[in-house]
Amino acid sequence: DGPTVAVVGVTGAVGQEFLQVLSDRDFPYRSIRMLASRRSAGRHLSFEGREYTIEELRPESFDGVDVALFSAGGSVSRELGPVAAERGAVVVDNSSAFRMDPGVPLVIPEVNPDAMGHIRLKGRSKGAIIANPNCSTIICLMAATPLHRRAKVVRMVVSTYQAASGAGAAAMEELELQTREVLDGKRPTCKIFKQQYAFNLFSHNAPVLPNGYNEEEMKLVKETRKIWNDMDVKVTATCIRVPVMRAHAESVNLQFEKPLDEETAREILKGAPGVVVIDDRAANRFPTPLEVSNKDDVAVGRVRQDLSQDDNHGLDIFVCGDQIRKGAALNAVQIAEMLL
Ligand code: 2RA
Repeated sequence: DGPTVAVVGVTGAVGQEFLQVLSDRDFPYRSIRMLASRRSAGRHLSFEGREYTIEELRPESFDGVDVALFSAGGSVSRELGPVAAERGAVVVDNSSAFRMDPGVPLVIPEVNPDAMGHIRLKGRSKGAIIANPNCSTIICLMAATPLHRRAKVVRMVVSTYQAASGAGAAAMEELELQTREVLDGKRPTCKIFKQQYAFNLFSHNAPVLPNGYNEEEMKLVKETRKIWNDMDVKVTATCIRVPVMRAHAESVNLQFEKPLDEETAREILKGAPGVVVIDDRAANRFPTPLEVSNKDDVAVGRVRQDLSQDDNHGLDIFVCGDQIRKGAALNAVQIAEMLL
């Protein structure tokens, strides 16, 4: 008698990962509705030994739904997220549509579970919307928060090296295609990013704002403040798209209110949920995107005292995490588990 789950955007990279994670974690669903655009409606897919027909996403799709996992873009979430909630579903939205709404919890279960408040499935009188943070925010804060809780971060500087998957399955396909074309001496096909991606890197493709930051960077700034419930913490970020398939890497510099030495920091991180420490200086072995791909945990290494700060008030760390999994689908399913 588990929940009825709707997967919105089921044919996308994150939609497919929703299913994978629901299965991996034996999520106790009673039934699943596979929802996508008209273009995909009618297609069949099998999941956990059952055959499903993908249905076209409509308001009625949410009648009787308990949990609706959305990853079909911001416009679909803006249009149908509230409709699903009005029809009684608890929406876990992977888009940026509602993340900064004051009334919408923005949740990383290992980081700020209390933000969920009392939203639960059982006995609920109405639906709700819960927002999944942006992938680069989730990956960064999985490592930075345990340290923040101990020594209070006053300033965080993040440089991200973001994978193709963040731009969707088509971007992953184009990266592979371009790599082959370049190696074959052919002109690379540039449909997604309008510039060569293979053997290259570039400032994140999100729109650039009047302050010179792009939207991806401002998400890190704003979401960190909301998740930490700290409007004073100073955050700046530079987000770069790199030719890596599905895991983000992030260099994070932290300045603390109280001193925090690197050994203590390493111990804190070793005990942090959802984090593994890969920090072998002798072997020069540190986190890599390939090593964290398709895995749940975020890996952290290069933990070192920031030598530009006095008295151990600063640390530099390097974090890698799977963008589709912990950066999106896993985090959303973990939120859904908290509703049970
Ligand atoms: C990106 N964070 O990596 C975005 C995806 N939501 O482009």
